[in-house]
Amino acid sequence: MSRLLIVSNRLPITVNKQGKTLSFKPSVGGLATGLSSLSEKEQCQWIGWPGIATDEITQDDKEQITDEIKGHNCRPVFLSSSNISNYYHGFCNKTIWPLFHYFPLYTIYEERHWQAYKQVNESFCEAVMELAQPGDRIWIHDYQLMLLCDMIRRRLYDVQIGFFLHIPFPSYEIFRLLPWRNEILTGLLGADLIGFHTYDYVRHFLSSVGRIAGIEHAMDNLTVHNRIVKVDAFPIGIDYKRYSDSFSRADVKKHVATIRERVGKRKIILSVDRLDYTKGIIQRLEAFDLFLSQNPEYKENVTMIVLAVPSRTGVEDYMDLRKQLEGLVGRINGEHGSIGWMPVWYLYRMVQFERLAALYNIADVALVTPLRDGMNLIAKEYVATKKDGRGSLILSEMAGAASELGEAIIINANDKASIIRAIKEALEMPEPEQIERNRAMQSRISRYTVKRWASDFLECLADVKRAQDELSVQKLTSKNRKHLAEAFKNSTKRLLLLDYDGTLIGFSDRPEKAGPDRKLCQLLSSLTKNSNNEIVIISGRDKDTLERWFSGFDISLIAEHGAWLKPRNSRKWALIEPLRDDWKDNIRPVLELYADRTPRSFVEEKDYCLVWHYRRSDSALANIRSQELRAALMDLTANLNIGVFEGHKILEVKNIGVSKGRAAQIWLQKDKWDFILAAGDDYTDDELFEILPPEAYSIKVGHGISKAKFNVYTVDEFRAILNELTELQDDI
Ligand code: ADQ
Repeated sequence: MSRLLIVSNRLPITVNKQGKTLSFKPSVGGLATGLSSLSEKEQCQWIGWPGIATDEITQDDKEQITDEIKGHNCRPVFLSSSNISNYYHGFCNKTIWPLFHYFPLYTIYEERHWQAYKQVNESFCEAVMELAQPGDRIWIHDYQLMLLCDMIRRRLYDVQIGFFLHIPFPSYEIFRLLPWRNEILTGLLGADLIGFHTYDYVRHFLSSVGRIAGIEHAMDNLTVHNRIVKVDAFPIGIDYKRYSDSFSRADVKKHVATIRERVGKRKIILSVDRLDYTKGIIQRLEAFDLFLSQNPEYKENVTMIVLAVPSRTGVEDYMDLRKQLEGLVGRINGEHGSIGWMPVWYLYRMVQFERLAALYNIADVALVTPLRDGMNLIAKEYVATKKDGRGSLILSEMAGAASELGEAIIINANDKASIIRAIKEALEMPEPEQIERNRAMQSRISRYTVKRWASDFLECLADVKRAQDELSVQKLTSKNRKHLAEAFKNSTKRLLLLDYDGTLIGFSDRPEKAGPDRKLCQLLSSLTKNSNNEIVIISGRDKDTLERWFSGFDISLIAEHGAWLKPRNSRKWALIEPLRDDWKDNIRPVLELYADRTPRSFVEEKDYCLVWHYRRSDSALANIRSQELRAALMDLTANLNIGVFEGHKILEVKNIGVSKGRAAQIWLQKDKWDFILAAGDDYTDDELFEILPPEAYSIKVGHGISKAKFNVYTVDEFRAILNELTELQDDI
């Protein structure tokens, strides 16, 4: 098994310095636990920031930290306090965090922060480079390191890179607000596998990639610079056993008893979060306030425990939030409380596991109402802790966890009335119903634990590698290229059947202007000047266009995918067989209707073919329209001798029986060729590849499986091969 390098902003070990002494504390977050199970099985190294600024430590401290954490398979990336302020507090927490959680008004766009973000990602890249070797797997975590995948890929191609985003990926309309959206996407697309918590985030990401980077996906796979990049959902789980077993732990029982003694018989509503504006803590408390006003019978009978972990304490928005929260708690207690009953118990601190587990155990209701949350582990931890099945979970539909915890009482966190109703419903829910709902959720989250999440992600990364390898099997290697060149050199009767668009020339936004450029003209002249070569351009273009572009060359032409033929020594075009075109009058209006309804699409008319082009249209709309049009045309053409074919951003209606393969047969039978090369880029060329004799060379230009023997990935690569051949023929 290859080595695994895990890269995250923070290491699973945090360093502190008091006076002159350094102390090392393990981080107990879910990620550290989940991934520690992997490090037991595999050779695993963790790269990240140890949690202390370089300005606070000496050179000796740095060395001590590096040595000490090396024993735990960790490597430090040291950050200065200015980096921490501009990169972490700045770009990460004032730009990406609010924007990706749909708080554009909290988002600031500061060039200085962006520069620091790039620079820190570079520092992480350096640290990875010191460790990484070809063949390693590198798993990068979260929004602090979104540029890293591409940075590594540029320096070390032969590694597998996985990226997981722990926060939501916003919809395109939000993401496009980011001035550095292109750079962020390029950074992420350096990965082989990009994981999100939910399928909604996957969709949002794919739509941004399509609209901003112009890369379309097929079944959630993207093709980026010759690589398949897989995008998928992996909902993170928890260390289930740790929470479900907590029920019987003596230390947890002790805390439960203490809390029970203090709260008495009152029902307990629990609210636990990092103190963050995305978690909806204020809205939750306002709803509780209204709940008490509207349901006075609950006064003195219910206590809400609000546990908030200090978070990003240096950022103003977080300081303001704390003030606001504390003011609100004071007001609710002052307004509703009485001697002996405080409606809200507020704790602002991190607590040990046994205390947290005790709170989960004792709480009758967990009120988890984030305005946005990538996943939300509190909801899962609460449900896991309920070994006897009692307790109600109220969960915001805006948390990723809502897609797995459908048996919770699901609310809209902006709708206070729905939270108030949910609190009442939760407090009054009959026990059998609580148990039934919790059991269903428990069986789900006990299976998909954090360990399973991590191993699933890595298995998927291995699958992507296999798929990449399978595709590269067809890639024309330098060895095959040499064979091809030798076969060409040693032959005297050569047939070259060449598709045009996408093979000899790249796709353009203005196909009507895509005639051969100067270099292509030179290439074709060189090939045709050798009388041993027969060059056939075999295209879907109409005959007039081909005539206009190629009449000056000694080249044979096949137009309209094989409907029209013009051998090089002939002056006239001929039909391959008598064809009918009367069907066009019925079909044309349908295509025109779709062109009108789909901006920037148009209809092209050839003699025996109608084509609807949608390359320049909005891809999401055009994809839907093309499905609709296809279905409509299928009905209309059912009893005619014509077919509907899908190409690269086109839908084509043409006579059945006309194919590039059939037309090429005529040339194959013309002579005893001792070298045959066919090249093309889409499905119409497969019809050509499949009729070739076994010794022929066939090349698909682009990615994906085809009937060709080999793939080259770009037009330039294919032209380079042809250029190489012309040099060989000059030697003859
Ligand atoms: P967070 O925003 O930090 O994580 P969350 O998923 O709720 O949010 O995780 C919080 C963790 O902190 C939980 O494991 C919880 O037990 C712990 N915790 C909370 N309050 C605590 C307290 N007072 N004392 C001790 N521990 C406390 C980000 C994303 C989430 C995503 C996670 C994991 O924002 O949406 O679920 O990553 O991918």
